[in-house]
Amino acid sequence: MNLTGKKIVVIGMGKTGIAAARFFGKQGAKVIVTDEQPVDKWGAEFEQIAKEKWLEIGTYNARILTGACIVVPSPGVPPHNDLLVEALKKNIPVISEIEMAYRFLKVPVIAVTGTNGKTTTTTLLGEILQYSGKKTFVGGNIGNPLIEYVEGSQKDDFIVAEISSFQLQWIDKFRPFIAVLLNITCDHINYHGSFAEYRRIKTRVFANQTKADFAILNAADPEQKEIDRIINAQAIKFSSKRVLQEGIFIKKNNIVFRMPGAPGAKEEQYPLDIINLPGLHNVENVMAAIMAARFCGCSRENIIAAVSAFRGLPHRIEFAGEKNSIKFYDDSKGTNVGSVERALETFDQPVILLLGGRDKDGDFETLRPLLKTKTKKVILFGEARERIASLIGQDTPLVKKNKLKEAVESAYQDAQSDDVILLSPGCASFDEFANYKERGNFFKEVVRNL
Ligand code: UMA
Repeated sequence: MNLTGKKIVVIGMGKTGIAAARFFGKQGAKVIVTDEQPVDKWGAEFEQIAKEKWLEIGTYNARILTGACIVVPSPGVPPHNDLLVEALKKNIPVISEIEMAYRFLKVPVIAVTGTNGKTTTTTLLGEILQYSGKKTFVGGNIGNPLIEYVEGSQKDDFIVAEISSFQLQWIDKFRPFIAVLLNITCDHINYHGSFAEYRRIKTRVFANQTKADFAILNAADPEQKEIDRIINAQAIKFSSKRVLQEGIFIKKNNIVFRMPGAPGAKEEQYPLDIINLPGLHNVENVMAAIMAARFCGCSRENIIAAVSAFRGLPHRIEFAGEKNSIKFYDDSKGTNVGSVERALETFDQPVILLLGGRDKDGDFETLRPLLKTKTKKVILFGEARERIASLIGQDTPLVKKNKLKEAVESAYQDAQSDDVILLSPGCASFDEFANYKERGNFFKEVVRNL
């Protein structure tokens, strides 16, 4: 793709927008950047490109589109954004950063998407590949835009990319040689408009794959038949619930991988106790990573060693301390209802659940059965507390608090020995914090100070 002399408009000057603008500038494009926020609020790295000759700062309105060949929105810019709607009206191609990066990539990509478990699976797979002696870049939604990678020497054997639905919104040719779809539950409705649309966009990860590629899927997905219809790649499934003819599943104390092929094809076993992460959802993440790693040529022995060494990531059902035999867990990354369900399923003890933050139009009513069986109390906090209260019903006692700190203190007052206090908010953090990490760290600090 030749960008020399082309006028490219980049919307959003966060991590992605800045990296994309820098890359396009180096490729000889004329780059016009804009953001709904004033310049002093843009990412710190903007300083590095602010004085480049190829860069122009544009106003955040449709005039900026005059003469543009391509518009590249940051992932956080929703499809209903006025500038994007206007660009499409003018027939200007809107292309996502991962698509632009893909056009310049020389290294095979493994894409990991899904509502929950993306970061854990991406990180684990990266570690397995590296442990197996394969040079690997781990990036994408996890924090390092792929466009940054294509600026470098591209000497790796593989790229493992965490891919969000936002990034898949504007792809065209993006074709991972392995695509993993871990699960799809309700999330980001305020961005995509509906669950059906969110689902459609997620499955675009498979859209450009061919028979030479692999699609790794969750056999429990209720819309599996629908997905099967759109897949061209060799599809292989994982299941934490039932035995599969082909694919990976649990049998007694092992994960069994029945390789694709004729009946009686090769079978491999991986002991379940090599997994040091809580919950069945993490077994699924590990199963997906094992299959992807095998397709990349990693040995069973190296996979077992790398999985055994993996201790998980912060803010994902992370043990956050114990006081008077009450255990605290930080699941601040749990920003949708599906992740709250997964976190609750992990515990056998009575749970006091801290739920709330900024609402993403989550379908909290679906939590009702689990709240009834798993929680002894729900403490609602933050902006979303009233809406959640109206959706989860009265089966479990609930309390409403304004801020997270009051919620933690109230939970601790009510807790008894052997209870679990779980922060699994099911909401974004932005009403009180800069991001989920800040929220999780704050939670841990409050716990330390109790
Ligand atoms: N902006 C606009 N107009 C809008 C929306 C945003 O101008 O309509 C501007 C903001 O003012 C801001 C900039 O865009 O200056 C921010 O862009 P962004 O929200 O796309 O954020 P980036 O810093 O580019 O980070 C993005 C991902 N963020 C989102 O998808 C919201 C990061 O994922 C990702 O790590 C990074 O690219 C590198 O690939 C974060 C995330 O929350 C972790 N992802 C969501 C999730 O995991 O649920 C999808």
